[in-house]
Amino acid sequence: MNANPDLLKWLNECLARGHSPQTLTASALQTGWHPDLVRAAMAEAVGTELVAHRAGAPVTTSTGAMPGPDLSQSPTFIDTHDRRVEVWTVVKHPRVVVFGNLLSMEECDSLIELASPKLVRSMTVDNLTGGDEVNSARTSDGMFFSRAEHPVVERVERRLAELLQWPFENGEGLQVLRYRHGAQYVPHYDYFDPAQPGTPRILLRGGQRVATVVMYLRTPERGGATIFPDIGLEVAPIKGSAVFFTYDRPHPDTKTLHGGMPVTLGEKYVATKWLREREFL
Ligand code: PD2
Ligand code: ZN
Repeated sequence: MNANPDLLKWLNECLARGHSPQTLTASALQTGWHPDLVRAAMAEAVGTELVAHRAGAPVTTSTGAMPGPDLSQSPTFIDTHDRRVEVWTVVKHPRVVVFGNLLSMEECDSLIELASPKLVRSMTVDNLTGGDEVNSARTSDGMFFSRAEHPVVERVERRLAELLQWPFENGEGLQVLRYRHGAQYVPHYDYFDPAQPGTPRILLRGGQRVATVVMYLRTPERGGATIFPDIGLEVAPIKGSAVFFTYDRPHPDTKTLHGGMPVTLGEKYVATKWLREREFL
């Protein structure tokens, strides 16, 4: 069925303003549009704007480079403009770096304090529509800051941009997650799956994700490690430290499958920063 041009125009305008596909589908149905027409228009609006990266094809960054610290002289620390960051562990394939002293204790506490009133049950991307959905694979509570939403948020983001040699503008807003007793994040990839119909829409805002930084804001007494099952790596969630990893293509070959083990005693808080190929709008 062909998409109705009026409905399609309205959908595209609303999507460009940031409304979710689910909300728009509900509104269109409520206004009396036939479900088949809504489906056809949504498929066209969401599916044809951009061709998703093929699985396995490397993403193309503007310089061909990937984010990452300068490890050329095997440094034990890296000085950024406002902090000496320690290099604790380096893995080459996939590129994984564990940093110590990335955040001060005060920065960790401030991020938790600023985020706490806004924490809600975490959502993950609905692969079908590109919208958000509650997911049993992720039992944490979360929230997003917008970029530079608060001076502490901006300070951390500027430090990351310098340390990882990647533009501040290419970072998504910081996400803070709280894991209470038993909460976990089952292993997953952070890139957007090219095979999913919702992916082209997501890629409009800055292209693929190419790297992740998980910063630990509170140390649980037991559990809560970040694991990389393909390489047998387990990173302890120590307050102020962080794990950084990159993926140059949206494919399991990157061996970047990773998850958050259940917290078995205490609480774990993290702040996650995802880096995109281009400016994240
Ligand atoms: O909190 C973690 O350890 C964790 C594990 C896997 C966080 C994420 N993924 C994430 O935020 O993507
Ligand atoms: Zn993840």
